[in-house]
Amino acid sequence: MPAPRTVLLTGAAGGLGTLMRDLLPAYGYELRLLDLHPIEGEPDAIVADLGDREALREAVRGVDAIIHLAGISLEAPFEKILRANIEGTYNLYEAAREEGVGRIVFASSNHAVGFTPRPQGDDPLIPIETPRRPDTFYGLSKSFGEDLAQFYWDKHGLETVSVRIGSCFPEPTSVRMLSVWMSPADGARLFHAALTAEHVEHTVVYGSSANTRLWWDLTTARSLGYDPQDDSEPYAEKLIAEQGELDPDNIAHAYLGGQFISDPPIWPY
Ligand code: NAI
Ligand code: 15L
Repeated sequence: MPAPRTVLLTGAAGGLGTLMRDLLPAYGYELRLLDLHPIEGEPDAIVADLGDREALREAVRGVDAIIHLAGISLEAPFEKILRANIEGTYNLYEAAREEGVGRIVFASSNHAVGFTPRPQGDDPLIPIETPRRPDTFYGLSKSFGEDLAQFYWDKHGLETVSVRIGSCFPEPTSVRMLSVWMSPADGARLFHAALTAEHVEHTVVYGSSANTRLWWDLTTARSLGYDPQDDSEPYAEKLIAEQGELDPDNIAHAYLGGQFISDPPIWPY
């Protein structure tokens, strides 16, 4: 596969999209942007809903690859998740298939496996093959997205790297995030690896930095060429002083998904 150059970035107006708009051009990508909302200073960005199949087909035409970030990024009523995340992701895959796009990097989430007990003490890191245990309708939509990606590889030869992102923000802001944080710079490194690795078929990886307090195994991400450079540890002392250590008797601290496992999820967390 020749290295992709033109990449459609969906969800480009969002938090992660904004970070990646800044960081990915340094890797040589020419980004085509798409979002439900206009982006200030980006008059060429495509303003479209993932429900608009015609617009999606036009948006994917001629790109080498897609980074699919668009969608609802927290828990929401099922009907909304169904439209944006489930039908929307299907619509994007159909458009990619119809237009012959060879690869998608799909923003999955740790919430596809959110009901997995978090490792404690000397427990082994959670492997990528752990059974999916979504913690929300949101997590369920990411689990669907991973299955959809496998299906489009098996049936149509469309490759995907599904990245179960932990928390990609400029800094970790909770004790939980010390384990699941992915620095924006490592996020760009991982997306670049996912775009350029050979023969990925459908590969699922965890997306985080090389955190000292990591909960999951980054071996599959590293096998794509990802070499994380950051660690949340410098933030640990301050966050633990403010918030205390995670309490295994607190149900929201006992699982990977954190507060997402409570019903309803507690925001902010
Ligand atoms: P965000 O909520 O800031 O951005 C999502 C973007 O998608 C928004 O700009 C929104 O306008 C757009 N969007 C929503 N529905 C749409 C639709 N129907 N059609 C077109 N655009 C639509 O979320 P964030 O944090 O930037 O996350 C990006 C992606 O990464 C999401 O899919 C999220 O689930 C996933 N993710 C993010 C994590 C993080 O730490 N930021 C962690 C795990 C997964
Ligand atoms: C996600 O999937 C969300 O999109 C993001 O906003 C964070 O909440 C992240 O998970 C997390 O688990 O911290």
